[in-house]
Amino acid sequence: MDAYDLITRNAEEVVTDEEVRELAEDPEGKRAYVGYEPSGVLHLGHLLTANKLIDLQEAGMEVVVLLADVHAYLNDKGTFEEIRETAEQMKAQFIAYGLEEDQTEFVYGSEFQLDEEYVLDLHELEVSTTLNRAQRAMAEIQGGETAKVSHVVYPLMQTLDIEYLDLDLAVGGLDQRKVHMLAREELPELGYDVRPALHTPIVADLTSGEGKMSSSEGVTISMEDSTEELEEKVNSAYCPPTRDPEPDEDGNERKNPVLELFEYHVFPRFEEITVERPEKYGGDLTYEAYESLAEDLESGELHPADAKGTLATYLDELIAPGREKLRELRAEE
Ligand code: IYR
Repeated sequence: MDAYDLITRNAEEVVTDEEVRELAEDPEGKRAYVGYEPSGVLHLGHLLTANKLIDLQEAGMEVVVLLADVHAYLNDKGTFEEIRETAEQMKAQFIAYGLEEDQTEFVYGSEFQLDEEYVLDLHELEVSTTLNRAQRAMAEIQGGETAKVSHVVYPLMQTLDIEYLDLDLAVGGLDQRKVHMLAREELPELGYDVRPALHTPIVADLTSGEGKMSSSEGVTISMEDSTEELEEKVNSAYCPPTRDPEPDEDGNERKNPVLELFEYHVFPRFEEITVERPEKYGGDLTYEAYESLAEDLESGELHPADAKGTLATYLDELIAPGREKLRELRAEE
């Protein structure tokens, strides 16, 4: 796979394609980042962007993980001490998941976001950005709630992070796109360069195939799940034998979350996938690419129950080291 294909595989969008193509011409040593509000337990949402970071490392890029403690504080996620503690646990789980410790720069937001220069730049952005504009940028991250002052400072800081961490590429889920668009508008106001952004897709809700998978509502899979819990969740997932399910009776769009998890979580991390089946049901199937598995599900060659069983096995393998790490951390407490 060439660098451009590796950098953009499974990306929902890149802004702009031209800028990312230029980056892909010489990715060696270029810097990309994802920022995460610290959370004690990683779930599939975190792992989707982590997979992208692993791709970028493979393409020769340097990877920065921002443990966004100040952002979490602005978002009312706890006391500063609590947030720092969960950030440490988060870092340990990322490493267990496969982000090489010596190839990944883990940075706390508070290491640079409280510096005078940063704070003065922040105030300058506060002057040049309308409340309305900042609020719109935040809409996807703080859905619906009555905005606090902190919620409009938040995207302005995320904008500055791109400059202060000296980045060449900002990565995030599609829910970060409005903030990244704000950053593209506002960074030049301070005389800083615009940087490209890459957004990963949002996986549909596991049980309905509608909307988005979320850790706060509905079902997600996390580093905390036991093998049995994980199997149970995957086995009760929505999995019609198609990539394009019909909308439900109310016209809500539906996706096939089982296929999405294969595409975004399993295939990027394994060379080959084996579906184990008894001889009387046709014996084992092996796949090197997502497309062929999706085709077999659609043709009926691969039964949804076998797809789910296989998905659970591979997801379990992916989260097992992080689950073990969490157990160790909790035993120390
Ligand atoms: N807004 C992110 C957290 C975050 C991301 C980046 I990229 C930053 O520079 C700072 C914070 C979230 O929703 O988790």
